[in-house]
Amino acid sequence: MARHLTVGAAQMGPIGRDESRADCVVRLTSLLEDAASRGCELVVFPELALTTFFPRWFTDDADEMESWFEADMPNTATQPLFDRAKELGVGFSLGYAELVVGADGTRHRYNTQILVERDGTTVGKYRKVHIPGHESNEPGRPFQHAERHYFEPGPDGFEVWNAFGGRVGMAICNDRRWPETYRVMGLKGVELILIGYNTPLHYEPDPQQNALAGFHNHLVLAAGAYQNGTYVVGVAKGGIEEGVDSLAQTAIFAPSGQIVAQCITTGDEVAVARLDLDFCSFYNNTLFDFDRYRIPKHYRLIAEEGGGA
Ligand code: CDV
Repeated sequence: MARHLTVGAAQMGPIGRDESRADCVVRLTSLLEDAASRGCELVVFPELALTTFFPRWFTDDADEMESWFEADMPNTATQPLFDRAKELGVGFSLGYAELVVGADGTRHRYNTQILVERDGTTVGKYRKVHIPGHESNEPGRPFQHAERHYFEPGPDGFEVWNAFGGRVGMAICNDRRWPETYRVMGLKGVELILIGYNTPLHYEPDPQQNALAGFHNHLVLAAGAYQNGTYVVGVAKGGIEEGVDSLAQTAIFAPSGQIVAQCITTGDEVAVARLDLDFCSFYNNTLFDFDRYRIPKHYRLIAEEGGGA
Protein backbone atom coordinates (compact mmCIF):
# COMPACT_ATOMS: atom_id res chain seq x y z
CA MET A 1 0.00 0.00 0.00
CA ALA A 2 1.38 3.42 -0.96
CA ARG A 3 2.39 5.63 1.94
CA HIS A 4 1.31 9.15 1.14
CA LEU A 5 1.49 12.06 3.61
CA THR A 6 0.44 15.63 2.96
CA VAL A 7 2.76 18.01 4.80
CA GLY A 8 2.51 21.76 5.40
CA ALA A 9 5.62 23.85 5.96
CA ALA A 10 4.17 26.70 8.06
CA GLN A 11 6.53 29.65 7.75
CA MET A 12 6.12 32.54 10.17
CA GLY A 13 6.91 36.18 9.62
CA PRO A 14 8.47 38.22 12.44
CA ILE A 15 7.34 37.90 16.06
CA GLY A 16 7.66 41.16 17.97
CA ARG A 17 9.31 41.27 21.40
CA ASP A 18 6.00 42.33 22.93
CA GLU A 19 3.91 39.60 21.27
CA SER A 20 2.59 37.19 23.89
CA ARG A 21 2.53 33.39 23.69
CA ALA A 22 -1.24 33.69 23.24
CA ASP A 23 -0.76 36.03 20.24
CA CYS A 24 1.62 33.52 18.67
CA VAL A 25 -0.75 30.62 19.31
CA VAL A 26 -3.50 32.51 17.44
CA ARG A 27 -1.15 32.85 14.44
CA LEU A 28 -0.03 29.21 14.68
CA THR A 29 -3.62 28.01 14.87
CA SER A 30 -4.56 30.07 11.83
CA LEU A 31 -1.66 28.52 9.88
CA LEU A 32 -2.74 25.09 11.09
CA GLU A 33 -6.32 25.65 9.93
CA ASP A 34 -5.13 26.88 6.52
CA ALA A 35 -2.94 23.77 6.20
CA ALA A 36 -5.79 21.47 7.28
CA SER A 37 -8.13 23.01 4.71
CA ARG A 38 -5.52 22.13 2.08
CA GLY A 39 -5.37 18.47 3.17
CA CYS A 40 -2.34 18.54 5.46
CA GLU A 41 -1.89 15.73 7.97
CA LEU A 42 1.31 17.18 9.44
CA VAL A 43 2.22 20.86 9.89
CA VAL A 44 5.77 21.97 10.64
CA PHE A 45 6.37 25.27 12.48
CA PRO A 46 9.71 27.13 12.87
CA GLU A 47 12.37 27.19 15.60
CA LEU A 48 11.29 29.20 18.69
CA ALA A 49 7.80 29.76 17.30
CA LEU A 50 6.26 31.02 20.55
CA THR A 51 8.46 34.08 21.07
CA THR A 52 10.63 36.58 19.30
CA PHE A 53 14.20 35.36 18.72
CA PHE A 54 15.24 36.39 22.25
CA PRO A 55 18.98 35.37 22.08
CA ARG A 56 19.24 38.66 20.18
CA TRP A 57 19.35 40.35 23.61
CA PHE A 58 21.93 39.50 26.25
CA THR A 59 20.96 39.34 29.91
CA ASP A 60 22.52 37.77 32.99
CA ASP A 61 19.27 37.96 34.92
CA ALA A 62 18.12 34.35 35.42
CA ASP A 63 14.44 35.26 35.78
CA GLU A 64 14.50 37.38 32.64
CA MET A 65 16.18 34.54 30.75
CA GLU A 66 13.73 31.93 31.93
CA SER A 67 10.77 34.15 31.10
CA TRP A 68 11.26 33.04 27.48
CA PHE A 69 11.10 29.34 28.39
CA GLU A 70 8.29 26.77 28.76
CA ALA A 71 8.42 24.42 31.76
CA ASP A 72 5.53 22.33 30.41
CA MET A 73 4.28 21.44 26.95
CA PRO A 74 1.41 21.79 26.37
CA ASN A 75 0.74 24.58 28.85
CA THR A 76 -2.05 27.09 29.33
CA ALA A 77 -0.94 29.25 26.41
CA THR A 78 -0.37 26.43 23.91
CA GLN A 79 -3.28 24.15 24.88
CA PRO A 80 -5.63 25.78 22.30
CA LEU A 81 -3.21 24.82 19.51
CA PHE A 82 -2.99 21.22 20.76
CA ASP A 83 -6.80 21.06 21.08
CA ARG A 84 -7.49 22.46 17.62
CA ALA A 85 -4.91 20.16 16.00
CA LYS A 86 -6.47 17.10 17.63
CA GLU A 87 -9.95 18.26 16.63
CA LEU A 88 -8.80 18.59 13.01
CA GLY A 89 -6.83 15.32 13.12
CA VAL A 90 -3.64 17.13 12.12
CA GLY A 91 -0.24 16.46 13.67
CA PHE A 92 2.39 19.15 14.11
CA SER A 93 5.98 19.93 15.01
CA LEU A 94 6.68 23.05 17.06
CA GLY A 95 9.91 24.74 18.12
CA TYR A 96 10.14 26.41 21.53
CA ALA A 97 12.52 27.14 24.42
CA GLU A 98 12.26 24.35 27.00
CA LEU A 99 13.11 24.54 30.69
CA VAL A 100 13.78 21.18 32.35
CA VAL A 101 14.09 21.10 36.14
CA GLY A 102 15.78 17.90 37.33
CA ALA A 103 14.79 15.95 40.44
CA ASP A 104 17.84 17.44 42.17
CA GLY A 105 16.72 20.97 41.28
CA THR A 106 19.24 21.47 38.45
CA ARG A 107 17.90 23.64 35.65
CA HIS A 108 18.50 22.90 31.98
CA ARG A 109 17.58 25.18 29.09
CA TYR A 110 17.17 23.62 25.66
CA ASN A 111 16.20 24.80 22.19
CA THR A 112 13.55 22.15 21.53
CA GLN A 113 11.18 20.87 18.87
CA ILE A 114 8.23 18.63 19.75
CA LEU A 115 6.43 16.22 17.41
CA VAL A 116 2.72 15.58 18.04
CA GLU A 117 0.69 12.90 16.24
CA ARG A 118 -2.73 13.38 14.69
CA ASP A 119 -4.45 11.95 17.78
CA GLY A 120 -2.73 14.46 20.05
CA THR A 121 -0.12 12.10 21.51
CA THR A 122 3.46 13.33 21.81
CA VAL A 123 5.76 11.29 19.58
CA GLY A 124 9.00 12.77 20.86
CA LYS A 125 11.14 15.81 21.48
CA TYR A 126 14.39 16.84 19.86
CA ARG A 127 16.82 19.18 21.67
CA LYS A 128 19.18 21.19 19.47
CA VAL A 129 22.70 19.81 19.39
CA HIS A 130 24.67 22.45 17.45
CA ILE A 131 24.31 25.71 19.41
CA PRO A 132 25.73 28.62 17.39
CA GLY A 133 26.57 32.19 18.36
CA HIS A 134 28.46 33.35 21.45
CA GLU A 135 28.60 32.79 25.21
CA SER A 136 29.08 36.30 26.53
CA ASN A 137 27.89 39.79 25.68
CA GLU A 138 29.54 41.25 22.54
CA PRO A 139 28.42 44.90 22.55
CA GLY A 140 30.26 45.65 19.27
CA ARG A 141 27.78 43.57 17.29
CA PRO A 142 24.76 45.19 15.60
CA PHE A 143 22.70 42.58 17.48
CA GLN A 144 23.51 39.69 19.77
CA HIS A 145 23.23 36.00 18.88
CA ALA A 146 23.72 34.66 22.41
CA GLU A 147 22.29 31.19 21.89
CA ARG A 148 25.33 29.72 23.64
CA HIS A 149 24.46 31.80 26.71
CA TYR A 150 20.80 30.81 26.75
CA PHE A 151 20.96 27.12 25.77
CA GLU A 152 22.97 24.03 26.55
CA PRO A 153 23.36 21.40 23.80
CA GLY A 154 20.78 18.63 23.76
CA PRO A 155 22.15 15.44 25.30
CA ASP A 156 20.14 12.95 23.25
CA GLY A 157 21.51 13.31 19.71
CA PHE A 158 19.41 12.65 16.61
CA GLU A 159 16.53 10.22 17.09
CA VAL A 160 14.16 8.79 14.47
CA TRP A 161 10.59 7.84 15.37
CA ASN A 162 7.94 5.64 13.75
CA ALA A 163 5.20 8.20 13.15
CA PHE A 164 2.88 9.48 10.41
CA GLY A 165 3.23 6.14 8.61
CA GLY A 166 6.99 6.54 8.18
CA ARG A 167 10.31 7.20 9.91
CA VAL A 168 10.48 10.80 11.12
CA GLY A 169 13.35 12.82 12.60
CA MET A 170 13.93 16.43 13.66
CA ALA A 171 16.75 18.96 13.69
CA ILE A 172 16.90 22.69 14.45
CA CYS A 173 18.41 25.53 12.47
CA ASN A 174 22.23 25.40 12.71
CA ASP A 175 22.04 21.56 12.84
CA ARG A 176 21.06 21.67 9.17
CA ARG A 177 24.52 22.82 8.12
CA TRP A 178 26.28 19.73 9.54
CA PRO A 179 26.36 16.53 7.45
CA GLU A 180 26.23 14.22 10.47
CA THR A 181 22.81 15.60 11.41
CA TYR A 182 21.30 13.97 8.34
CA ARG A 183 23.70 11.00 8.27
CA VAL A 184 22.94 9.82 11.80
CA MET A 185 19.22 9.87 10.97
CA GLY A 186 19.87 8.46 7.48
CA LEU A 187 21.56 5.42 8.98
CA LYS A 188 18.50 4.97 11.20
CA GLY A 189 16.25 4.81 8.13
CA VAL A 190 14.77 8.30 8.27
CA GLU A 191 12.26 9.23 5.55
CA LEU A 192 11.20 12.70 6.68
CA ILE A 193 13.31 15.28 8.55
CA LEU A 194 11.59 18.35 10.02
CA ILE A 195 13.79 21.43 10.55
CA GLY A 196 12.77 24.84 11.89
CA TYR A 197 15.16 27.80 11.60
CA ASN A 198 15.87 31.50 12.37
CA THR A 199 18.73 32.67 10.15
CA PRO A 200 19.69 36.35 10.27
CA LEU A 201 20.83 37.63 6.88
CA HIS A 202 23.78 39.34 8.58
CA TYR A 203 26.47 36.99 9.93
CA GLU A 204 28.78 39.13 12.05
CA PRO A 205 31.81 36.78 12.30
CA ASP A 206 32.19 36.72 8.48
CA PRO A 207 29.88 39.13 6.60
CA GLN A 208 31.12 37.90 3.20
CA GLN A 209 28.78 34.95 3.84
CA ASN A 210 25.74 37.27 3.97
CA ALA A 211 25.10 37.24 0.24
CA LEU A 212 25.24 33.42 0.25
CA ALA A 213 22.67 32.85 3.02
CA GLY A 214 19.94 31.66 0.65
CA PHE A 215 22.34 29.59 -1.44
CA HIS A 216 23.77 27.85 1.63
CA ASN A 217 20.31 27.21 3.05
CA HIS A 218 19.06 25.35 0.00
CA LEU A 219 22.46 23.73 -0.57
CA VAL A 220 22.48 21.94 2.80
CA LEU A 221 18.79 21.02 2.82
CA ALA A 222 18.93 19.61 -0.71
CA ALA A 223 22.21 17.75 -0.11
CA GLY A 224 20.94 16.31 3.18
CA ALA A 225 17.83 15.05 1.44
CA TYR A 226 19.58 13.57 -1.59
CA GLN A 227 22.54 11.97 0.23
CA ASN A 228 20.24 10.22 2.67
CA GLY A 229 17.27 9.43 0.44
CA THR A 230 14.87 11.37 2.65
CA TYR A 231 12.36 14.19 2.46
CA VAL A 232 13.47 17.34 4.31
CA VAL A 233 11.12 20.12 5.41
CA GLY A 234 12.91 23.41 6.15
CA VAL A 235 10.71 26.02 7.85
CA ALA A 236 11.77 29.62 8.53
CA LYS A 237 10.79 32.43 10.78
CA GLY A 238 11.66 35.10 8.25
CA GLY A 239 11.34 38.82 7.60
CA ILE A 240 12.44 41.82 9.63
CA GLU A 241 12.00 41.08 13.33
CA GLU A 242 12.96 43.80 15.80
CA GLY A 243 15.17 45.39 13.13
CA VAL A 244 16.93 42.15 12.14
CA ASP A 245 16.25 40.73 8.68
CA SER A 246 16.05 36.93 8.56
CA LEU A 247 16.00 34.44 5.74
CA ALA A 248 12.62 33.05 4.70
CA GLN A 249 12.92 30.49 1.83
CA THR A 250 10.80 27.81 3.52
CA ALA A 251 10.78 24.72 1.30
CA ILE A 252 10.13 20.98 1.13
CA PHE A 253 12.81 18.82 -0.51
CA ALA A 254 12.36 15.37 -2.06
CA PRO A 255 14.91 12.53 -1.76
CA SER A 256 16.01 13.54 -5.26
CA GLY A 257 17.16 16.87 -3.80
CA GLN A 258 14.48 18.73 -5.75
CA ILE A 259 12.18 21.31 -4.17
CA VAL A 260 8.57 20.12 -4.28
CA ALA A 261 6.99 23.15 -2.55
CA GLN A 262 8.20 26.49 -1.29
CA CYS A 263 6.96 29.75 0.22
CA ILE A 264 7.08 32.89 -1.88
CA THR A 265 6.76 35.50 0.87
CA THR A 266 8.68 36.36 4.04
CA GLY A 267 5.56 36.25 6.20
CA ASP A 268 3.04 33.76 7.60
CA GLU A 269 2.48 31.28 4.77
CA VAL A 270 2.04 27.52 4.32
CA ALA A 271 3.76 25.56 1.54
CA VAL A 272 2.04 22.22 0.96
CA ALA A 273 3.26 19.01 -0.67
CA ARG A 274 1.85 15.49 -0.92
CA LEU A 275 4.77 13.18 -0.17
CA ASP A 276 5.13 9.56 -1.25
CA LEU A 277 7.28 8.11 1.54
CA ASP A 278 8.00 5.02 -0.57
CA PHE A 279 9.87 7.28 -2.97
CA CYS A 280 12.79 7.25 -0.47
CA SER A 281 13.55 3.64 -1.35
CA PHE A 282 14.35 4.55 -4.96
CA TYR A 283 17.48 6.21 -3.62
CA ASN A 284 18.19 4.02 -0.60
CA ASN A 285 17.83 0.74 -2.53
CA THR A 286 19.86 1.81 -5.57
CA LEU A 287 22.59 4.46 -5.64
CA PHE A 288 22.74 4.79 -1.83
CA ASP A 289 22.29 1.11 -0.91
CA PHE A 290 24.50 1.26 2.20
CA ASP A 291 24.43 -2.47 2.96
CA ARG A 292 25.48 -3.33 -0.56
CA TYR A 293 28.04 -0.65 -1.25
CA ARG A 294 29.51 0.27 2.10
CA ILE A 295 29.38 -2.73 4.45
CA PRO A 296 32.54 -4.75 3.68
CA LYS A 297 31.84 -8.07 1.90
CA HIS A 298 33.47 -9.96 4.78
CA TYR A 299 30.88 -8.70 7.26
CA ARG A 300 28.02 -9.38 4.85
CA LEU A 301 29.08 -13.02 4.55
CA ILE A 302 29.23 -13.37 8.33
CA ALA A 303 25.76 -11.84 8.64
CA GLU A 304 24.34 -14.08 5.92
CA GLU A 305 25.81 -17.17 7.61
CA GLY A 306 24.43 -15.94 10.92
CA GLY A 307 27.86 -16.57 12.44
CA GLY A 308 30.09 -14.75 14.84
CA ALA A 309 33.60 -13.53 14.16
N1 CDV B 1 19.24 29.90 14.94
C1 CDV B 1 20.38 29.49 14.34
O1 CDV B 1 20.88 28.41 14.62
N2 CDV B 1 20.95 30.35 13.46
C2 CDV B 1 22.22 30.12 12.82
C3 CDV B 1 22.91 31.42 12.53
C4 CDV B 1 23.54 31.98 13.74
C5 CDV B 1 23.99 31.26 11.49
C6 CDV B 1 22.05 29.32 11.53
O2 CDV B 1 22.85 28.41 11.31
O3 CDV B 1 21.19 29.66 10.70
